[in-house]
Amino acid sequence: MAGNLSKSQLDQSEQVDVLIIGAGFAGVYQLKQLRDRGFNARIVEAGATLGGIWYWNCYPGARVDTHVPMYEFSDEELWRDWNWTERFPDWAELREYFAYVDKKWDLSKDIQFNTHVTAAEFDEESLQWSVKTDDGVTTRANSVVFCTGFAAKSYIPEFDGLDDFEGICHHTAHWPQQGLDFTGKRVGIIGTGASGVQVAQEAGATASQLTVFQRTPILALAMQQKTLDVATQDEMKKEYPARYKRRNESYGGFDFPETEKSALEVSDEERNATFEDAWARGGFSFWSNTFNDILMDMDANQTAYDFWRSKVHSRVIDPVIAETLAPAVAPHPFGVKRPSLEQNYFELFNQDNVAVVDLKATPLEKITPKGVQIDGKELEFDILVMATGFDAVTGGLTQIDIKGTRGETLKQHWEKGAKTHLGVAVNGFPNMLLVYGPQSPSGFCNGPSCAEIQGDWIVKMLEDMREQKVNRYEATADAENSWTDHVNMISEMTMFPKADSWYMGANIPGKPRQILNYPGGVPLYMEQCNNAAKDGYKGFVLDSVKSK
Ligand code: NA7
Repeated sequence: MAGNLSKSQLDQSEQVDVLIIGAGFAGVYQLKQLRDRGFNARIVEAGATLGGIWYWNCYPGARVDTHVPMYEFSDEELWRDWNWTERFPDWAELREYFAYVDKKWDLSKDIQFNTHVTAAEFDEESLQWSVKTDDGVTTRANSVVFCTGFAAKSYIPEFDGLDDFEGICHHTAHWPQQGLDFTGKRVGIIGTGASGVQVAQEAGATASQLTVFQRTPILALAMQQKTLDVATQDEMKKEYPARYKRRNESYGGFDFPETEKSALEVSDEERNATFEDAWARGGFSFWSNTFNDILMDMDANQTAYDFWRSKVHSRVIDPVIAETLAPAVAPHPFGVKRPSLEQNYFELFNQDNVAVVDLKATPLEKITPKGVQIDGKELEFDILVMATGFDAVTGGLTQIDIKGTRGETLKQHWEKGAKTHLGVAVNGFPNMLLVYGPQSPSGFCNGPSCAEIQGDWIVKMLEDMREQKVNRYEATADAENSWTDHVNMISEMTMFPKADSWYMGANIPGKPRQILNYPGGVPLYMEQCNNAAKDGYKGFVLDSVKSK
């Protein structure tokens, strides 16, 4: 790629102040902010372009579940001249956005693409990290900031016979960059999370036969997609500053207003009207902008589930299929497993070429060379799509051989569960910071909001360390334990632990069950980060050591 660092350039200048891993929203924001403040900062990125998950997740239908203008940077220099074509943009348009940001912020000259970080080790002698990449280069950095996102490690279950499948098989996050045509093909999709729903909607339109293998029904919400023209966006832009301000003040980094009422204190008519209104607004409104106790109280939660279920049943003709997709007994409380947004997902199952297989009733026995065996019967496919998710939040970090001061790897340190101080730092791993890390808002927060809010805090910390001539900073074990207790305590007050979701690490066999995202919302999270900073970075040991 033109403009990016070549291997020989890095060889010559392999000392940096800050090495950033990953060029998604979090990484590029770090690069811009740190460079503006005079840091010598670089990014190493595994993909061939900017965009993080939007580089890897280029499967048909991949699009963001966040409405315009929430899923972009709040810098006016960027949004003033940028317009989207859809309210929920797809992966291709998101890539164009990143290319635009690259041009405006002149980023690529400090990014090495197509390069995986394989290992990182802290050296107490030099007080630097040695970061190894798969091109054989070692870069030394005073600080490393991991911006690897929550979905950097894909997950494929160990299906018996998978290697023997003779057709085409891809995980959604490793989709061929040149694309894949479903036209006239027999397509099987395993998984009904956000990715499964999106790819099913595309495959259903052109495949000769589409079979969706569902283990848990997805509580998918109406997207209410719209095309956007420039005039509309010019008008909308008058409100952008206020909307971006609101994004920093809300639980999940969106611009939704506060919800003030309980679902149980209003009449049935009022509750229904509120639900209908949120449904019509689309997107995550129905998830997070109806009543204040939907995620806290089982009875309130049931009202949302019942409304959702009636919407699905009104759209699916066959009552048996409708019951498979939206059963009378909720598979888990509404909203504590990530809902997906859909456009015509439920109508798909009215088509003759589309079927759903309930894997709870008829488990997947094995993959065969020709397809999938269920209940002793073989279903044949040309293409199998693994929409089976990610070893989320921690997996992208623990797959790298990150070694701290005790010779212990991060993977070993987190063997019984991830623990951090403020979701940004880890005991035994000095001079290492995480954006979207475990126990930070991460998967509970709109990505660009988190990249900026948490990102600003990290940039300020690095500035303060420089100003105070601190060259070694490390979270204490006590701080890590008390943050973990705090996060778990809040989690127990919510219903998140009631679902087997990636939020709880429960989608990966053997992964410790714990809440992986900070469940107290962005404002409470930031209050605590800011208090710690004001208190001289409480919970960190700061040293100005003469390096040996
Ligand atoms: P998700 O949301 O983790 O969905 C993965 C899907 O794969 C989900 O329906 C799983 O069923 C299913 N799955 C996982 N393992 C199996 C096995 N062994 N058998 C059958 N089905 C299985 O991943 P996505 O990629 O869709 O979305 C990830 C995030 O990206 C999403 O939350 C957004 O934030 C964007 P289960 O529900 O576990 O029963």
